[in-house]
Amino acid sequence: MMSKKIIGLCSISIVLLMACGKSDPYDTSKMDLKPTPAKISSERHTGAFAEGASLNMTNELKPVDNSPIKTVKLDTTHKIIEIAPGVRFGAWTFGDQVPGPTVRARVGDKIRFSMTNRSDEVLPGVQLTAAPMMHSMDFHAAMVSPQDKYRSVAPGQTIEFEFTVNYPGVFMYHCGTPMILEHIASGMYGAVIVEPKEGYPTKADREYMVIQSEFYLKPDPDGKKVDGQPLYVLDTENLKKAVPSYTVFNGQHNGMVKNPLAAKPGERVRLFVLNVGPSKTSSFHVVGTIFDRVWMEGNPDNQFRGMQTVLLGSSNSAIVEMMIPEAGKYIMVDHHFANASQGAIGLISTDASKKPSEDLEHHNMGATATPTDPMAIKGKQDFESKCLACHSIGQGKKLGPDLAGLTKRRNDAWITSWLLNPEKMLANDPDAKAMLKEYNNIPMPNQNLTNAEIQQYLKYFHWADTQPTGSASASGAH
Ligand code: HEC
Ligand SMILES: [Cu+2]
Repeated sequence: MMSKKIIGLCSISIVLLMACGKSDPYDTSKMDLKPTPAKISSERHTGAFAEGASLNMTNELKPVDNSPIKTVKLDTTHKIIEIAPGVRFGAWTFGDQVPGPTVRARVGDKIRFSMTNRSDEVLPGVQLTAAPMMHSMDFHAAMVSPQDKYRSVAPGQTIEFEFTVNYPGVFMYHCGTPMILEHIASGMYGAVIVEPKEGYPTKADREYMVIQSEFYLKPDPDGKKVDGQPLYVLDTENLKKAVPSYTVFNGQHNGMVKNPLAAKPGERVRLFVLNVGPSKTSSFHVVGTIFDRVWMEGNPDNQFRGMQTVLLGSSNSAIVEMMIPEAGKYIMVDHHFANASQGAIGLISTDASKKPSEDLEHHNMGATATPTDPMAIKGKQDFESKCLACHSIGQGKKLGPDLAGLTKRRNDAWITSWLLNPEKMLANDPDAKAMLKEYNNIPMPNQNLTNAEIQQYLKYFHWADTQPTGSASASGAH
């Protein structure tokens, strides 16, 4: 009788919702809306340009890290990226890659963010492109005063601030320094995934990040070249007219055609799709399947079922989940086909040989093949968190050399001495000196590794060199 009465009351009075136990999950009085003021200093970060256990450097997403405080370090750099084969572009970045790393957190977590504007650091080829300049960080996942937290900082300065993530979603982050349009179009964007406190209502076998963006390019007016290839710079005229030269997923023209996302028949794939624009709308579609669920803006409270396409304006996102029915290549496109023809295309393929995320969950790793020796596994994990910012294995050079074939060109004693004390090697060892010169006189920062850690790296490098070319690849680029 009592309960019947309460149900009756509930239906007639919204005021009594709380009494019926249906509290608003977005009750602002329970949110942390008083972050401490941002701090700006002239102390610079050194070493890797992106750091933090919650960061995902590739489009394969790791499960959310459990710490309630997510330390996120993303420095800004100016560097040359390759958008399509032979198309080198003078980009501006967060974390030295385009798009920037994906931050993954849970509602209620605190993001402890810091960023040094390192646009003044001389990276290979950078003198060719943009002079050092002001940059800033604007997190759509935050509820903070833009005038305090999103201030621009000068080259050499560091800004630090904290905020709590209150709403679940897939949120854009970007540089907010005027001309914002130019900073975004130059590559300064990425995503923050905020999971609901209790996780998602479904279980996915695979999770991937897909970021759509446009590039507006023209050949460098002075005809500059990088590695014999023409350098492209931002075409500010076409940018203002919203006439892109490339529209791409994860920073690469047709990138996920060459490197498809893996899934097996019968598996449920969860894509976190964000359109960063800056100026175009995405009509995201996957040929050959139907989105079982679409959570607009990445929030399961905003659910649609059985959708063919999801429409994303600039800075809109969605989580889309789909079943892969049978063996095949399922084509991700922007169904605005003019955009797809500019490179916004990729594949989910049942032929791509990658492990399901269950494995990733156990080992917390993002690359393709996996060693079996526990020391090599540890070495691989360390490599992915500490070294990927400057090195790849089999994906070409970054700030430092491609480490594929390392154990064939250097012996263990040399590698050990190098990792223990690169400064000493650079002072005394002729091979190290030659390498420094080749890498534009940027010395590798001492990584303060212990002997035990070095043994693990060695095990991993030896394992990687026994793998068929490409299958052990580790890369920070999306
Ligand atoms: C901030 C960038 C940076 C980070 C981080 C970094 N390195 Fe390097 N590394 C370099 C550069 C640059 C070189 C080339 C030599 C030079 O210029 O000092 C190099 C050289 C090397 C070499 C020699 C390569 C060869 O071909 O002989 C090895 C091995 C190496 N790094 C391993 C590592 C490992 C392992 C880590 C992670 C613990 C790491 N590096 C982190 C920048 C970096
Ligand atoms: Cu900027």
